[in-house]
Amino acid sequence: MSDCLFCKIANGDTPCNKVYEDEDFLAFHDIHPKAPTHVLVIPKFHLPTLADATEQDVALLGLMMDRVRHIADKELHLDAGYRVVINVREGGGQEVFHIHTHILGGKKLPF
Ligand code: IU
Repeated sequence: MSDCLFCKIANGDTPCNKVYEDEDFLAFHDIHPKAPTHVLVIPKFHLPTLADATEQDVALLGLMMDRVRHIADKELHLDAGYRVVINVREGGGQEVFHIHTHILGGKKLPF
């Protein structure tokens, strides 16, 4: 989508502090980190929210979790553990309407 910020980041039109990239996913540091390590994992495919996903998106969602695991382990070295968050729509605190997974870590996180 041409007016979607994360699509622009995914296609390289808008810069980011990149952590990982492959054919289908990109990960970059959040500009307003809420933990010592705060990385966003986005699919290059535009899906606005988890609530918009259909059965056709099941593989994409599974792959995104696999990339989250890989990035947390191999790129971020969050061996002590980390938190994975997906905010869904305004009520869930979502601000950017291109599905993304937050990886938060680097300290013991409070509940
Ligand atoms: P949310 O789940 O939609 O609330 O998360 C959006 C995140 O995107 C939020 O943590 C912002 O700090 C972050 N972000 C960013 O990293 N770069 C940007 O240009 C913008 C938001 I706008």
